[in-house]
Amino acid sequence: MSKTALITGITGQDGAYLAEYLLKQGYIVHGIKRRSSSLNTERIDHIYDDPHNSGRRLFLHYGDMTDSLNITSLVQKIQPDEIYNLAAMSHVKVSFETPEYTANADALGTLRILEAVRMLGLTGHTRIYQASTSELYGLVRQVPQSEDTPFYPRSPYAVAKLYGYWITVNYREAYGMHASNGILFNHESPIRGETFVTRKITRAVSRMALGCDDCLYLGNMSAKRDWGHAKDYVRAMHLILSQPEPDDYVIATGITTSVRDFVRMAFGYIGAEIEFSGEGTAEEGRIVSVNGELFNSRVGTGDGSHLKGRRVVAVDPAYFRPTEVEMLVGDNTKARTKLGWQPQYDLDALIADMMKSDLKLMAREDYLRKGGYRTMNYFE
Ligand code: NAP
Ligand code: G4F
Repeated sequence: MSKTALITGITGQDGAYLAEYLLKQGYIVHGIKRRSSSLNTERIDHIYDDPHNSGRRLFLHYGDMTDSLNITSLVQKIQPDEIYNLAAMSHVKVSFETPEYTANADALGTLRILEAVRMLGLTGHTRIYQASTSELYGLVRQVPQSEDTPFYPRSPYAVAKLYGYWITVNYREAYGMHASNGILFNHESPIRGETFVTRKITRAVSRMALGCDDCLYLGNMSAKRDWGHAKDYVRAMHLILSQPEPDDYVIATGITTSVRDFVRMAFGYIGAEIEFSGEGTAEEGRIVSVNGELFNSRVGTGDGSHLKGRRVVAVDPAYFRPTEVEMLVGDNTKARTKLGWQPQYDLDALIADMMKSDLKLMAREDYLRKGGYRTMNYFE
């Protein structure tokens, strides 16, 4: 008998990779997507099953984390073996602008899932994965951060996720539910949302490589993150729910890198060397040399000489956050020893994957016409 999984947030980065992974493992996958005025299923279109086909294994349902009736009736109808609660307003900066909505979707949304399982008497049947986050550590109390490090959230998003974390622990302890937290550090990919810093950078570097003479504006380039590949991280989610006992796990690479160095590495992928000068809001990055041969082999055209001497990065304080998380780095010992998990991608391989994909995307003529380029600096 195939297992049945319900994924909230199936249209997001992790939801898409997880759905693909679980289908490959033989699961029947149900996903909750929000109604939107334009199609929002681009990340899962390649695994979409036409409702007219027989033997379907992927089912999509309309729903919203802010709607308890909808969540409860879907859980009742699907009776899943596993629920992966990935849906969230997941942008830290935007959470300062929409704090109430963020709390509703991210904190109460988690409660709605747990309560649905409890009320429907599925406590002994349905296992729950909660998408917790390294943002919980915020103003870090320890380096590196492990499952025992105290939390100090620094944004409405992180505070909402703190509730999600503890309500998951509480339902596990109170009702004996198989409910676990994955405390995942930043994970990225070619399908990462365009408003997160890594994707913003790989998109911009790709555009500039292809001749667009714009400048990339960023916020705090000194911030450091422990970046992994989303494909590795969805494997960890499945491993967490496959354990006989529920528990909480840090999923991280153990290596931290600044935003500035991520920019350096993304330009490095196309053979361009960037030098930073200036302090604070006056900081900027200029291309000082380009390896023409490497540029041509990676970009597929030209020698990159158009980039030489150009200012390609500057600071816009609009991207600063009212309270910042300066540095995150995870201790993945528990995941390695108890789950047997380890990442297959390092940061070089992650950046190569993202750059290859964005160079291809940006080279599409129709992308230019759609304004993909003009919106490069619009995002948060
Ligand atoms: P993402 O790409 O932003 O995807 C979020 C998903 O949630 C999307 O499918 C989105 O739908 C859906 N969603 C948002 N609000 C909703 C609502 N009110 N009702 C129903 N669905 C809603 O995020 P991600 O990077 O895949 O992350 C997945 C989860 O892990 C999130 O909970 C995030 O907070 C958490 N997390 C992420 C990271 C990371 O580095 N990626 C690290 C730690 C934890 P639309 O497509 O319609 O917007
Ligand atoms: O890419 P970010 O927006 O990711 P952030 O804030 O770390 O949050 C992501 O990871 C969390 C896990 O720790 C998830 F829970 C969360 O859902 C999300 O997926 O920003 C990373 C860093 C920050 O310090 C930010 O201030 O990059 C800095 N940054 C500098 N310039 C920028 C920019 N971030 C964005 N988004 N845009 C900029 O222009």
